[in-house]
Amino acid sequence: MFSPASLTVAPGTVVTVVNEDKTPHTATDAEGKAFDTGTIAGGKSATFKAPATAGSYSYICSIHQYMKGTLTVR
Ligand SMILES: [Cu+2]
Repeated sequence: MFSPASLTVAPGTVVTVVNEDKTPHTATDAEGKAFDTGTIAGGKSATFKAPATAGSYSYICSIHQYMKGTLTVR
């Protein structure tokens, strides 16, 4: 699961995603292509830049699509 599942950041913030699991995951914009970490191997981390446009962005792991989170940009 994503922890925290909900995160609020300012536009353009660089967000670091740490994979504390042993299997690969992603953090991927669920409805568009605003952000995507790509595959993060177990124990590794990756960054993405939050969208410049304020709003609520739901995201998923593209490998395990039941993993869901929300990024709020404001
Ligand atoms: Cu996953």
